This record gives sequence, structure tokens and C-alpha cells, in this order.
Amino acid sequence: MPDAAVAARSSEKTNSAGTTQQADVAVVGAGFAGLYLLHKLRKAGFSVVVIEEAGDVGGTWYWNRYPGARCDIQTIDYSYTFDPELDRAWTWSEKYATQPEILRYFNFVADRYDLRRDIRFGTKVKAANWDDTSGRWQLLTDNGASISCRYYIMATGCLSAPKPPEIEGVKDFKGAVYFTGRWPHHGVDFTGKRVAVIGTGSSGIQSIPLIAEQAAHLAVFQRTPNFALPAHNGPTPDDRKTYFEADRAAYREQARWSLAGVPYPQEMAVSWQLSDAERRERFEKAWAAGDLVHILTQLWADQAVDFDGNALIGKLIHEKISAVVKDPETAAILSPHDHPFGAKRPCLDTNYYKTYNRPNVTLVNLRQEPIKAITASGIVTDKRSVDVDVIVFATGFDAMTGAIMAVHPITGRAGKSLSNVWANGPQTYLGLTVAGFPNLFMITGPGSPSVLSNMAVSIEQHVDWVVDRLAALREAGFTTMEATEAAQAGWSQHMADCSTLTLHRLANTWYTGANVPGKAQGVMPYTGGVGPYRSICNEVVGRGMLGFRLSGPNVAEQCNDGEVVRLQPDVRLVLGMLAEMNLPQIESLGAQGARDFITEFNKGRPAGRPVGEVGSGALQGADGPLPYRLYRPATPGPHPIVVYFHGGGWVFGDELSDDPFCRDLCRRSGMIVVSVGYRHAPEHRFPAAAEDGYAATRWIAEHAAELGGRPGPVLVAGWSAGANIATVTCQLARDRGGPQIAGQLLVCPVTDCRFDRQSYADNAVGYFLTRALMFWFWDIYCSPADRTDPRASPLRGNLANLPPAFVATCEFDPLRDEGIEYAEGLATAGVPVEQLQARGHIHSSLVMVDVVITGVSARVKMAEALRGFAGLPRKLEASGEDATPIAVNAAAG
Ligand code: NA7
Repeated sequence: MPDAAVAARSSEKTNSAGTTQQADVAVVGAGFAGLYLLHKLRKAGFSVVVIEEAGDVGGTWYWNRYPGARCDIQTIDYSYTFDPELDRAWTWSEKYATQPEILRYFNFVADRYDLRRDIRFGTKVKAANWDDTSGRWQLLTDNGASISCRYYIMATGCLSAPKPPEIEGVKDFKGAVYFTGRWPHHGVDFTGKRVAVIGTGSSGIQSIPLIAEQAAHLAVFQRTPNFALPAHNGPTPDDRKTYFEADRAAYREQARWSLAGVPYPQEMAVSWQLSDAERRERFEKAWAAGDLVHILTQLWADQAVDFDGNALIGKLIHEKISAVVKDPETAAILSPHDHPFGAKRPCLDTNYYKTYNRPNVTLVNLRQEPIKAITASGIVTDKRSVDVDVIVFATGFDAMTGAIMAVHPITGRAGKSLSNVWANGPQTYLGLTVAGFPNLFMITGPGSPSVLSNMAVSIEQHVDWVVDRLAALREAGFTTMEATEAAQAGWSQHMADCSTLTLHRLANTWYTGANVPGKAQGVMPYTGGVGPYRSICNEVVGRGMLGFRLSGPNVAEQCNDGEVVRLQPDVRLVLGMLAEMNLPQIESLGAQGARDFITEFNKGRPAGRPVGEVGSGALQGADGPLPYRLYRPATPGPHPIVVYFHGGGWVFGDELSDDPFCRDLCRRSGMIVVSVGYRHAPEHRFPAAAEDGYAATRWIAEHAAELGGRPGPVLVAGWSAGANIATVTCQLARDRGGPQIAGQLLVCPVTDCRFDRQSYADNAVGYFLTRALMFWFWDIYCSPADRTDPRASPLRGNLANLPPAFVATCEFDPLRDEGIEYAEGLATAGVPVEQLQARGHIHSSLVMVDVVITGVSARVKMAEALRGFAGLPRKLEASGEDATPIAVNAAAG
């Protein structure tokens, strides 16, 4: 429907007390999301009523009028994009617009699409009940008619329910009290006043410099120091503007598929590849850019996912704070130490740190002197009493769930209350819907990328998705849509998997519910990124509304149940990237072609991390010298030695090809890893690789001291065909009188020549290692007559009296079942064996170090197992990540 026609259409309104207003859709909230919903729903031909507590449009920008309130995503990106004409009709005056300008924008939008006539301002929903008989939501309001609607959509925002002050005595205070989230429209004059600001989140950090300029004295009460970056506000930077103007549509599209909703590329260089000087240069550039998304994503690839890579940034910011704040003690109090950079929402500031050099500003560190009470005249801490005329609470919000759950009761099917269902944390499907609450939708609900993204982009995606679904439902005769329990449980699992990917879980923040006493803890926003989230939502539709039950009066019920994402989130990304690359089938390339291809392919992966020393040399194989690569830990030796066999189907790979994994094993286990370049087929077919494995292990054991290793038993490890060689070596060593092997680490091992196990059928294609590729490997390596030889199929050998084993298998791997069978066979034969069945992983996951981050916990366990085999304490040392409390996603169960 053209916009002009939309503007002319009116919803059915009987807006007087005592009658019930009928509408297809009721929307709560007339902010960024509510306004677009109204426009889009009208355009799709739905009658709509919007209920808004405020007196006008704007949502959070209506309420947050405190001094200095501004956007912290560049406003060029924080705009509607659904209508290119609207996009052209409005130009922002600043890089970060002020609250009044943003509010003018919403008024402009409301006028342009004639939105106000369907918005009931000054009205709150008091209760929302699902009526199973009519298949409609019944809403009670505090002002005017109740509402009956088919669909109920919460566009209530993530940060709209202010948090109570939680400090005793507020009522006793005789001076003025203001909340940044409910600021008076007439403004506040602080001239000559003694002022206290409690809270140093974005609202505090934006307002403190301006309040300090006016006030006689300002006392800032800080509980947790926050990272703040200078905004360097002004006109939109030329580089951004030029990029945008060159192709607006492409710019917007790039934002939609990016990770944070702002068009920045994925940074590829990892921190340890950069020198100190290079890292500093990148940091200085980001500091000067004054752009949160830039500094949060563009420094180095590991900054948001790795504790050590992240800690480098914290240190650089501490230097900046110390350079500005003259008093070293104040600078130290202002420097965050308790959370990784970005795990708590960082702030953009204008003169924030400089403000603490003013003689009229005092910083009170509540970690050292908590507030005891607020009295008639001011604030009393453990150490002092501060008399003030005004208290400003910049204490934040009951984020993400507050406005949905706490503001009014919502009752779904069978009288279930949303507050009860969410008592242990929010549970949703896609962050948009909740099982048991048919036809209820949330825009930027918990479980969506929302606050971890450019809200503008996420809101438009959610609105488009929901409205398009409603239109499609109507077209097909369905009137009810409801998430299934299975789909919702799957989403909770996926959310929990995603939250292991980033560092958000390592901070106590409003992202995790930690800022509200008694609130269930867990990472609430979706941490998997905007683009991946969008593709998942699209996949749900593409797979026949997967995970939704659809019903209607004259159609058969439809329910295509299931979990939309079963892969680990980063594995899904990797497979998506590989699919886009349109790679050739490896088995079609011939042996040499496959080798060249893999060598090229490996060049694109992140360089492995530094270890104490890397050396190379030659050892004696079964039929001549073989190259090896040795990784030595930085700690003083002698260390136990792990003999490592690379993967590659006995056809490709070499002593260097699993380099990042070898480095990782070396670092995490604190042992020497010697990676052996054994001979390959077709030049050297079975049993060359197996015999080389055995000979190399014997040679290394005999030369342990020369290699700087601990004399005595060695350990063996391998991945895929390399794991086959490792365990065959153990069998041969037992049968041929040595060497002594203290333990074996088998990662996704090939253990048998049969292809009829279920995992071969389940994972035949689509997970990188295919069934066809395994056929090819076997054909090249070993003639059918030889394949049952235990040196090729160790599962067929004698499994008794072998060294203790750690066997890791991956869910989406053709080799999964033979690996599990091998572990079970070892256990049955009396061999101590630990099994790790990695959920959501593929054959290559566990060796894709610094790419598949969700494989870290498996890599830690593997290293611990090796240490255990060597008689060392299983834990090497507590890493920063281990030492920091982890907020567990309660919703994930
Ligand atoms: P935030 O970011 O939640 O900040 C609230 C601040 O108030 C934060 O420093 C809190 O410390 C502090 N706070 C909260 N309760 C108390 C009590 N009881 N005593 C002392 N200090 C307290 O809210 P904002 O409004 O600043 O920003 C919200 C978002 O809006 C922001 O992230 C941007 O996305 C825009 P704590 O850190 O909890 O120790």
C-alpha cells in the first residue's frame, strides 16, 4: 500500500470509557519501535491502536531529558531506513544528536505518516489477558476504553522502567530529587546548588560534566567505574558521510548484516599478531574516532571474545584516564578493573574525566564507603556525611524485562502469568515470542540482539519480521501463532552457547540482570550478532515457520516443530562463510590439488599464539627421516612430551598444518608438543603412516632428553586420521615392547572402515568433512583388503592394556559414532577413558583455535587430560577468565 493511502486509512476506534475498542493489533509504546510498527501494520492493512503512557511520541527520548542526553550510536546510523525518502528528508545536525533533536525527529516521523491519530497518549495498560475462546487479547487500560485485539505487541523498549533507588531514607530528604530517566520537561537549574549524582553509567557520565559547570558543588557517588570514550562530537565525520552518500542502500544493507548493526567490516588481525606499537596505533585511532562501535569491534579480532586480548584495551584506557585526571587517587578510582572492556556498556563522554579536575567536584568511591542512608540534609556513607540541596539518581533501569514483565500483569494460555513463567529469567523464542502466550510479540525483547546492537537496525528487523508474519498468517487463514516449548528451549540453549562466545557473561551488569536486587541472573540480549540473528529469523520462515504452532478457524493446524540452531553459533558462522566461498569438493582435486588447496585455505586462519619456542628438525621414521615441528612452553623444563599427529585423511597436511592447535595444546598443557610429518598416500599407502607414527614415537621417546623433554613415558595425540595414527601407535607400542606411552588424546578419531554408522548418514554432507571425502581418503590410503587390519581400523584390534585415553567426538561429524564406539570399547576393555561429546560441533571445530571459540572449554579439558596422564596437576593455572565470576543464564537451565 503506498504511504499516502496508508496515511488516509484509519483504525476502528471507539475510544470512550465503557466500550471496548476493537483492533487487529494493539501496540504498547510510541517510541522508535511503536511508531514504525504502527506505520508498517497500517500499510499491511491491519487496524492498529497504540497505547502510550507519555503525553507524546518518542519513547525513551521522551523521558530521558537530563542535561547532556545524547545518542551514543552515530545518528546517521540511528535512523529509520524503511523509507528512503524519509531517510533523505531528514539530516542530523551532529554526529551524536541531542535528546531534543532526536525527539524532533520522532515528531517529524509521526507527522509525516499521520501516526498520532491511532495513538492513545497518557494511557497505560493495566492488564493483558489472553482469551482462548475468542483467540484474542483483552487489555484493560487506566484511561478510556479497554481493548480487544488479535495480536498484542510490546514495543516497550529495553530501558524504560527506571529502577527504584534502593537506598534507605530517600523519602526523608528535604531537597529536590530527580531521576535521569524521568527528567522534568521544564529543565532543572543547578546554579549555586550543592548537588549529588548517584550512578556513573551513560546517564551519569553524560550529565555530570554539565551539572558540574552549574553547581556550586557536585559530589559524584560511584559504585562501579565505567569505561568512557571521548565522543568528539561535531558534524558527522566526512569519512562516514562519504561512505554513506556513495551508496545509501548498500550502506544500510551492510548494517543489516553486520554484527552490531553498524557497517563496519569484521576485523581479522588478532592481538598477538600485532606489535605493541601497532596495537597502540590502532587504539589511538579509535580513541580519536570517538565511536563506540569502532572501538568495540575494530581494534583486533579477539578483543571481544578473549580475556587476554581484551585486557590489553583496559590497560590502554587506564593510561588515558591517568593522563587526564590530575589526582592519581581519583584517577585510580575512576579506572575500571572489575570487568572486561565492552562487557558492560561503555559510555561516550564529553569532558567527563576532566570534570574531576574541577575544584567543585568530589568523587565518592562507594566500594570503599557504601551509602548508609539518605537523610533530610544529604547522603551519609561509612566515612562521611555530604550535605546537598539536590540528588540526581542516574541509577538506571530494570532493563529488558522490566517494562514487559513488571509494568502490568500479562496472562497467557491456561491463566499462566508471564511473571511466573519468567521467574527464573526470561525465556523466549527468538526474543520475539513466548511459548504459552499466543499472538504476543516483543520488539527488542530478551533473547534478541537489541541493546548489543544499533537499536534502529534491530527494531526495523523485528518489526518487519513480525508484521510480515502476521500478513502471511492472514493470507493462509491462520489467526493464532505460538512458539513451541521445544523451539523455545532450543533458543535458550543457543543463547547460552552464544553467551560463551563473548565476554558479557564476565561482568555484573544490566545485561545480566545484576543491577536489580533479586532479579534472575543471565545474559539477556542475544550475543550472536545482528546479521546472524537476521539469518536465523529468515531460516525459521524458510523452514515452514519452524518452531511455531499456527492455527485458525477454517484451516488445519500447522506445526513444524524443532530447534532452529543446533550448531554452535561460531560453527554456524564458519559453515555459512564456507558455503558462500563456493569451495570445490576436495575429492575432485586429486591428491596434490587437495594438498595445495588446504595449504592455501590454511593461510586464511588466525596465526597461532606465541609459545616459548618453536623449533624444527628431522627424526627417524619407519623408512627414512621425517620432519618434525617442536613447540616448547615458556616455563622452565624439562617438560613431558606429547607426540602429535596431524589430520588430513592420510593424504594431506604436514607437521605445520595443525600449527594453531599444537600451540594451543602446548600453552594449555604446559608440555612440549612434537608434531610429526609422517608419510602420505597415495605415494605411501597403508601401512606407511601407521608405521611412521609408531617409529616416530619410539624415536622421540628415545631422544626425549635431547629434545629438552622429560625422560620416561611420552604421550600421543592426534586429530582425525592423526588420531587414528596415535591410537594405532598405542596398540603397536603395547605389542612391540615399547615405547612407554602415558596417555592418548584422540580428537575425532578414524577408528574403523565401516560407513554404515548413523553419524555417516546424519552428517553425510553440510559439515565440511563429508561422507564422500571419507570414502576418497580411505580409497587413497588403503585397499579394501587391508582395511580391517587394526593398524587401519584400530577398533578391530585388541583394546586391552592400552594407555588411558581422552576421546573427543563432535555431534555433526560423520566419524562421531566410530569415535564413541572406540571410547566405549576401551572402557569395556578396562582402559581408563574420558569421553567428551561436543554438542553442536563439526569435525574441524576443536582444532579451529581462535576461530571456533566455543571449542575453548573442550580444548581446556583436553589439555587437562594430558596433564593428568603425565601425572601433573590437571589445572595449569587460573586464567583471568576462570577467576572471574560467570553469570549463568538461568533461562538456559
Ligand atoms: P546504567 O548504565 O545502569 O547506570 C546506572 C549507574 O547507577 C551505575 O553506575 C550503577 O552502578 C549505579 N547504581 C545503580 N544503583 C545504585 C545504587 N543503589 N547505589 C549506587 N549506585 C547505583 O544506567 P544509565 O541510565 O546510566 O544508562 C542506561 C543505558 O542507557 C546505557 O547503557 C545506554 O545504553 C543508554 P553499578 O554499575 O550497578 O555498580
